[in-house]
Amino acid sequence: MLESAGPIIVGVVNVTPDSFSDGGRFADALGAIEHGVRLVEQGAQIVDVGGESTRPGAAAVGPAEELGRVLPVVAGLVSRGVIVSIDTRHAEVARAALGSGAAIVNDVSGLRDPVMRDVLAEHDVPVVIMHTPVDNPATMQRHAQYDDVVQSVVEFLRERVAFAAAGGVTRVIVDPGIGFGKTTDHNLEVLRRLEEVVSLGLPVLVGASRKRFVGEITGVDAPGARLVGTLVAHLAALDHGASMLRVYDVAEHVEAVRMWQALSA
Ligand code: HH2
Repeated sequence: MLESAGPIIVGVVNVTPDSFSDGGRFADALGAIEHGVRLVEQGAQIVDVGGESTRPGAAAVGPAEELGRVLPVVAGLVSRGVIVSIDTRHAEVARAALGSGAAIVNDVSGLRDPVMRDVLAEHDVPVVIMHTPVDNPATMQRHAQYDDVVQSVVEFLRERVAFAAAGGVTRVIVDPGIGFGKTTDHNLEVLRRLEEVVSLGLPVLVGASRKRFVGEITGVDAPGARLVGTLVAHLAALDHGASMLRVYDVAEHVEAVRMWQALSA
């Protein structure tokens, strides 16, 4: 799955009422499953299913509610042959999703749940370890303070990767966490110096899709209208060594990546 010839496109399906860009659109399981299947038809290799919004200021969701949202969608997509990644900070949700056939865990907290590492080791699945300064979307923007944001991100990821390895978890993808406890300038700095994250020697995933800093730079207010800025940010990330992109607009990314690949050949 990670031996793809080109960048891997991860399509996003949020089964939440409040995600910043697609909240409420796929709150029913069948709609979410159909959408995930459509993303694969458009060229996504993986579909990332999430049941909790982690946008800045979002309210936390209990694991029981998160499970109720994501499990039917994970099971439905797996039964249709889709490779599913479960976007969760909670070991309990990860365990159940893996039990229902999810193949990857995407943990935006960077393995802060004390049980997450054991769950990953038990199931021997790849994990996305993402940087965020604190495991609390409600307050993370207050922690957007760094001497050198890229150095902080790299140090955090290096420590988390070592922590994972010490528990037998070695199939790791790292993610600098665009928009997580970072200002617009921080996000730009991370993208410009992504090579420093790449130098950890692991695949790097970037998720800039429709995020606030894209709107701030382009002057586009509505998240759903931020495709052009998103594409430019993602192609820049590929230029700097990213190998996976987490995206809403799969068809457009597939087209853009084809052009990028032709130019970089
Ligand atoms: N961003 C979001 C959620 N999960 N996972 C990874 N690995 N990298 C990211 O950048 C990332 C992520 C946040 O955005 P989204 O799912 O689009 O919205 P919300 O959190 O409001 O559901």
